[in-house]
Amino acid sequence: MALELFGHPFSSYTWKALIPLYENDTPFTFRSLEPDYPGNDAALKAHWPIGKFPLLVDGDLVLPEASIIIEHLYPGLVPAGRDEALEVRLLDRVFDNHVHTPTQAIVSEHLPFVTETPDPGRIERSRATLDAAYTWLDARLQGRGWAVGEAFTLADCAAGPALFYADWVHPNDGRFKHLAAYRARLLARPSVARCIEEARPYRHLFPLGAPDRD
Ligand SMILES: N[C@@H](CCC(=O)N[C@@H](CS)C(=O)NCC(=O)O)C(=O)O
Repeated sequence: MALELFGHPFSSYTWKALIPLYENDTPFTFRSLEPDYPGNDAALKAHWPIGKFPLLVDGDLVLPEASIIIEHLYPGLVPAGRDEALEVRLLDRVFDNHVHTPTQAIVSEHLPFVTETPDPGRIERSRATLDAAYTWLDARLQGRGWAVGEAFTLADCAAGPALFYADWVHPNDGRFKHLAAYRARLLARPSVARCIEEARPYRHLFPLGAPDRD
């Protein structure tokens, strides 16, 4: 059955679903949410009134939530062993909840269509969360090639976009060497590098001003 993925090339959670599709050379139709394709936005909301993306349509099955899309398409990206699976899901949650979410909060405080008066307290609290997450991750990643060891898993799909954009809003100041090395490995991985290249034309949309790197 043909797969359809709704998303936007600059959207971090879209990357999370695209990474394993690219890793596996899986054929699919990309339903871009660029304004040039207004029908795709209406179709997304008809499937999923919450309206967040990515969203996968696989025949009769409609799945939102990037982690669930990945577990449906690639169950092998979560190891079979209980302890390893828990570690992968833990890292997936940490990247989503404690890296991605505070990053999105800082970005949204700079979007004029969200707020005309950025809340410095929310920005400061989000930076503190990122700092705490960087500290925890730096220790956890020591000696690991990928998020949970030598195999590329669901957790790495979450980490790629989360760490890419987090470093733009709250740069690693050199204190977190294992995290910096891991981010560099992720950015060099062909599936992640492809997402970065496809998103490059949209960097002007980044409300804080995209840094001249990556
Ligand atoms: N929990 C969702 C989060 C998805 C999400 O926040 N997507 C953003 C794009 S990166 C979005 O839909 N933004 C548009 C909106 O909030 O209306 C997931 O894991 O897929």
